[in-house]
Amino acid sequence: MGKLNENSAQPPQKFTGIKLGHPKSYAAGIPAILSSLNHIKKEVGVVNGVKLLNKMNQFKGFDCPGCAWPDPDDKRALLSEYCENGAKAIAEEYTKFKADPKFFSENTVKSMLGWSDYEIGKSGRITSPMFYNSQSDKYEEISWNGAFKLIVKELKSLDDPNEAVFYTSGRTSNEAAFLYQLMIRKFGTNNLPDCSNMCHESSGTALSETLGIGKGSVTLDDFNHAELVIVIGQNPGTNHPRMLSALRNTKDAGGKIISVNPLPEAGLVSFKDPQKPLEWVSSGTNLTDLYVPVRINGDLSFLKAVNYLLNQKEKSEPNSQFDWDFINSKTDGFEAFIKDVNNQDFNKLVKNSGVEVDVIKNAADLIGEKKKIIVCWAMGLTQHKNGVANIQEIVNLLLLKGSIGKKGAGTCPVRGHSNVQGDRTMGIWEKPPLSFLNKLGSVFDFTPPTNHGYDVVESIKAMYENKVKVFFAMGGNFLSATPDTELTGKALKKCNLTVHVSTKLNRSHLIHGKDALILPVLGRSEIDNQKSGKQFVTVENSMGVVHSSSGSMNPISENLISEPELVCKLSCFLFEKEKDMWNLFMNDYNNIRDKIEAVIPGFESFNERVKNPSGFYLPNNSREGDFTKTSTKKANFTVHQIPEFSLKKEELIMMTIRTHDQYNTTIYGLHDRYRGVYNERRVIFMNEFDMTERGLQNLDKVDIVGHYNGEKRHANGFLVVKYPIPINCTATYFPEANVLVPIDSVAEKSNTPTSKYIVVTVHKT
Ligand SMILES: Nc1nc2c(c(=O)[nH]1)N[C@H]1C(S)=C(S)[C@@H](COP(=O)(O)OP(=O)(O)OC[C@H]3O[C@@H](n4cnc5c(=O)[nH]c(N)nc54)[C@H](O)[C@@H]3O)O[C@H]1N2
Ligand SMILES: Nc1nc2c(c(=O)[nH]1)N[C@H]1C(S)=C(S)[C@@H](COP(=O)(O)OP(=O)(O)OC[C@H]3O[C@@H](n4cnc5c(=O)[nH]c(N)nc54)[C@H](O)[C@@H]3O)O[C@H]1N2
Ligand SMILES: [Mo]
Repeated sequence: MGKLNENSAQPPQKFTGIKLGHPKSYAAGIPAILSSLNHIKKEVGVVNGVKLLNKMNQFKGFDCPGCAWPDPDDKRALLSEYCENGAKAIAEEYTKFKADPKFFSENTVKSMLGWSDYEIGKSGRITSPMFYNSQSDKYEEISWNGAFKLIVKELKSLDDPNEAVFYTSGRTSNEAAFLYQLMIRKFGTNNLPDCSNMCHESSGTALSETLGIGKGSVTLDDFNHAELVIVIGQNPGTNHPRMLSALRNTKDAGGKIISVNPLPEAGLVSFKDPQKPLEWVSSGTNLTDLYVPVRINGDLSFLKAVNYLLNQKEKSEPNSQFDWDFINSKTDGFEAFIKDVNNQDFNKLVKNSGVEVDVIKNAADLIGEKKKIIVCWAMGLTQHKNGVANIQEIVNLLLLKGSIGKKGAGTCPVRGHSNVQGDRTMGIWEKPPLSFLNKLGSVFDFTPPTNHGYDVVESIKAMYENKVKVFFAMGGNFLSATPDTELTGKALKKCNLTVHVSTKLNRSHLIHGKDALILPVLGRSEIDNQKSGKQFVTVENSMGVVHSSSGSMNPISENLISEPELVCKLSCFLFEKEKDMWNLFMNDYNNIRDKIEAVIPGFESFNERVKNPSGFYLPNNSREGDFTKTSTKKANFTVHQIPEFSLKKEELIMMTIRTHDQYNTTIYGLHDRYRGVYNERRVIFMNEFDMTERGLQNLDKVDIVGHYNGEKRHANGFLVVKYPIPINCTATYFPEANVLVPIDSVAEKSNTPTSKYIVVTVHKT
């Protein structure tokens, strides 16, 4: 048992027995296969494991609950379209271990608070609806109807519908998400925060303003035609392993890859395809041609320095770098942009990027030659104060090169949760466009609320200020995923009721409101039977392809219901006069899809088109090179100030990142194999120089103090690990370090917590 502070919402501070190895020089290969099999065997067993892997990401199978990377449109690989982390995700979901009523009767909430997130997760799948009994400090079984009645009683007792908040994580299907937002808006609020607020919100905001759509423009096939792919602020080897096959295809077709990252991530160095046994014994495909070891949040300066060099060369060799036809016909704001480029102090850009000038010149040379460029990014760019600016600077670069709206080129924000993009398309958004609300209102004959609701950060503050009394979560782990853990913990505890629709136990269930419910649902892999027979649901991947997903395994408990069923049953209690409509939806999900078609553009003949096993593409104006949806009716160049770095003596910048053995707050295991760290999560990666300056040695124990506007936050008990990370930069793992992310430290415009930029000092204990 670790050190337990009952008033703390943080995971306990305990060490698990660290072992250090060498960072790996390639991703996947045999170790990935062994690791997959190991997890499957331990959690699921061999027989069911084989059944699961055979159905995952196959036509007529279920969509991997791992990441949102797309499947090939045409063929699916013989050895199935899964990867190490997909195998782990499914092992975690279809585990044979169960957190059943007996489990809850044996463990008080207080005792479980002393468990690590790894231990909490390993207790298994929740099998029955549970209600918190404050007398015994235990969760006890409750009937489904009992649970629904309690929720409705609380909701109806509110003075204002805006006193309730409805969170969504990104695994929820389109059907469930559509019904969920309909129920919430009928109830009368737009308080629909979602995980996207902490994830790609900066991308959505940046791209909507500049290109007229908040989604990426590329398709998987574009990787076969790109001359250059830039992977910036993203770790695909761990978080989107199947993307490595796409990068390999780029290389095979003669394209180049630049990776921009403070860490030399293994997956970006070299790749051994787990589906090509011959590669297991070779040295793999080298992926990165140029590695740019940018300092944390040095990207905007780096990108500006590249744009500066391209402009210099264009001036000396006209028509050699820029695509003037594109700039002249398709864009707006070029003059202001180029004036700003001309005014830049190149040396300052170089210094702020943290990159050697020669590396920047090499990057500009590589980019300058190419006409078909894809830029891929993820959390390394979005979770910064200037997250929106980062992405708009990428757009500037692509516009200069005319690299949007043609084959082999474009924007590729790589989404996280497997249906986070679809949920937004379905209306899970605290700031829904009026056009959507009007359509929703006319199809369902009601007047949806039009005022903006709370996003994640605003929800926490509103709960803390007693403005919100009911917190309802469709999936996710709000407490651990959000910033400022101690504050968020206090905020959740102030609620009258917290409700979690979940598959597995997590820390959010333990830091709860006065009343608390856990409602267990079917996972992706499980069969969903309703009155009209076996149902399927649909999801949208990172590239805007909508396709079906249908479970193939028997549910792990008879007491589970599906997410759409849950929303329908709850709505029958909430809107008693509308039972018929909700029952129609519940009995046959085709009825839900018909309404999605009626409300949301791009879903024409939904039920018909979704029969195509590889699904269909949603309309995407920027893919077509049509930018008329922006305010200027053109693709917009934008001008951004570079962030100033002003660290005080002893201060360092810290980013919070994922290990190779976790899915967000779900901890699969305690290893970070690619970075050579085994059996420990409480580590802080530091540069050797910074360590020496502070008299620190490898594996010294330290406490970390966060500094923000004169406020201090504490995360105690971490082990120092020497690592090739730029000077002044450090890294810790999410969610252990979330306590250090200040609630007020957010990205401009998108309000995304700055989880990749936290100012800290480290103190030897
Ligand atoms: N197995 C697995 N798969 C996942 C997830 C998971 O937890 N586990 N999570 C899913 C989700 S929800 C998401 S959003 C994605 C996340 O996918 P990623 O964004 O790849 O995840 P992070 O671990 O946050 O990694 C961020 C990367 O950005 C780098 N980075 C940090 N700061 C900076 C910076 O300032 N500049 C640059 N250039 N790089 C920086 C880090 O070194 C790291 O390589 O993955 C999805 N897929
Ligand atoms: N410091 C820091 N914080 C971060 C990040 C970071 O990089 N650094 N990343 C942010 C990002 S990108 C994201 S997306 C968020 C993630 O935030 P969330 O989406 O809230 O968190 P997850 O850990 O993915 O949620 C895991 C829980 O979801 C439930 N679950 C799993 N599958 C299902 C299902 O099919 N249905 C239902 N109903 N429940 C299910 C399980 O109970 C599990 O415990 O975290 C953010 N927080
Ligand atoms: Mo995410």
